[in-house]
Amino acid sequence: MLKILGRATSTNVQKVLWFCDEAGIAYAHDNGIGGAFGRNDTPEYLAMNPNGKVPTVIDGDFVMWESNSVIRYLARKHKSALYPSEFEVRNMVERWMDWELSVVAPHQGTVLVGLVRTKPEDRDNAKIKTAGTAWARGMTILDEQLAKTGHVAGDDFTLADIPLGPIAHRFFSLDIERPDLPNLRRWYETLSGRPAFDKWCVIEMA
Ligand SMILES: N[C@@H](CCC(=O)N[C@@H](CS)C(=O)NCC(=O)O)C(=O)O
Repeated sequence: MLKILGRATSTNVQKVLWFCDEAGIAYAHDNGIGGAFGRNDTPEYLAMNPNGKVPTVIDGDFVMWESNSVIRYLARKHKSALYPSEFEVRNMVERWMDWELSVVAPHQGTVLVGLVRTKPEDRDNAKIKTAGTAWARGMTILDEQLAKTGHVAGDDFTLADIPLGPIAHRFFSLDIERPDLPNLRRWYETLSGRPAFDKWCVIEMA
């Protein structure tokens, strides 16, 4: 059975858990790795994932890391309709997945660590504010896309929605300054009707 290693409070782990539930893929989940649990700096773990990050996912003898690559692999392997094969649609799916990791995830990470994992007296408020502004700029680009399409890569729910859903949850849940982004809000509320999204992503941030 597929093994998913990593604490479920990580958005990158949430993506894999959420996708597996959407696609009906069975898995065993070890939640006790990463963050306060540790165990991601052991020689055994680093031999699987030299980054010492979560998730690490094991399919038989094959070990994977990088959450978006993992869900693309699983989608292909299980022939999921959430990863459309038509060239242009697939490009749009992959573009938004790459965009999530390269453009918005670093800024939201800085804001989350600053506001949730750092005591008020130890916070670098200027750094948090700068990251929050850059994050909001990214979410504004997403809002503009969602003004045109029901979901991130078109009208249908696809793999492109999965990396961005947990980021949107944090965006609307953290105590930050947010521009009014009605299309983003409408899409986020649509995701909130999906049981696997609610189960894995609509959780307390840690
Ligand atoms: N690009 C990687 C990022 C992995 C990553 O940075 N994971 C974070 C959690 S979101 C992590 O492992 N942090 C250290 C920890 O949890 O101990 C991916 O998408 O899988």
